[in-house]
Amino acid sequence: MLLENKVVVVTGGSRGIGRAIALASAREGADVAINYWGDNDRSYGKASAVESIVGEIEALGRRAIAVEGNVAERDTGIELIRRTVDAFGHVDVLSSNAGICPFHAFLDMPASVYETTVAVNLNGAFYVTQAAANQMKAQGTGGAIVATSSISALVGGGMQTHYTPTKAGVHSLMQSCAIALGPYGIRCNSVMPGTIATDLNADDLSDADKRAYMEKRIPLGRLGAPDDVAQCVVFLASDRARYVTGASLLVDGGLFVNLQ
Ligand code: RM4
Repeated sequence: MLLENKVVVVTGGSRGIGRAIALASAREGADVAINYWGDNDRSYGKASAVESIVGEIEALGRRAIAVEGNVAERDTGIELIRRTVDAFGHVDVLSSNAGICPFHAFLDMPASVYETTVAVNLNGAFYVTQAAANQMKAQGTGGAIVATSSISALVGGGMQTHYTPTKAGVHSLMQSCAIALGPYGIRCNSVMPGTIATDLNADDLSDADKRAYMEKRIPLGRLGAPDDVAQCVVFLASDRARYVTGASLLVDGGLFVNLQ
């Protein structure tokens, strides 16, 4: 078990990639604290998305708590870490995953769309990383932080002019935190998912031509699944990556390198 008895905190952990990270961590022996924001609807049958993921983790014999909060607000990260320590006694891994991507044209993009995307994706990553790192430093036993950046940190999107800079920022945040936190034995890395089929892009990929275009561009011939990313997060969080910090791992089926 790669994360035996570790405590893993996942932001945006009730859906998509975050949900897969939470489940994969539990399968590898971790207890999990899940941050979510507004996922109280009954989208997973009778249970809400949050109740569903907590139930799946507990069915694996691991413990789980769910803490609601908007990571864009600094206090959310502080409260999330406090509730995690109250429940499980310590924090070993942070998956800074929460993010939004409201596709929108550049020229008429309202300030609110831009500012909300920056607040959640970049400010949120900064605040929750800071809160987790302070707890890890106080514990004195190191830790691992894995941020969900994106292929979009490296390449652009015409409908993502607000979003791609935040993913580049998350990647850079991990590089600088690797330097700042290395002395405390805290490793900081990012994963860079390609086009992964989740709620985040369900509308965008409901366009058959867009979906076919993306699938054609991917050498492995399929869109990614959330667990394709989660397995890489588990690796970077685990002791198998004990000498890896300040790094980024593309998880994109070869999309980035495929010019022709
Ligand atoms: C990713 C990448 C994908 C898009 C998602 C929302 O960074 O741009 O193509 O579907 O974001």
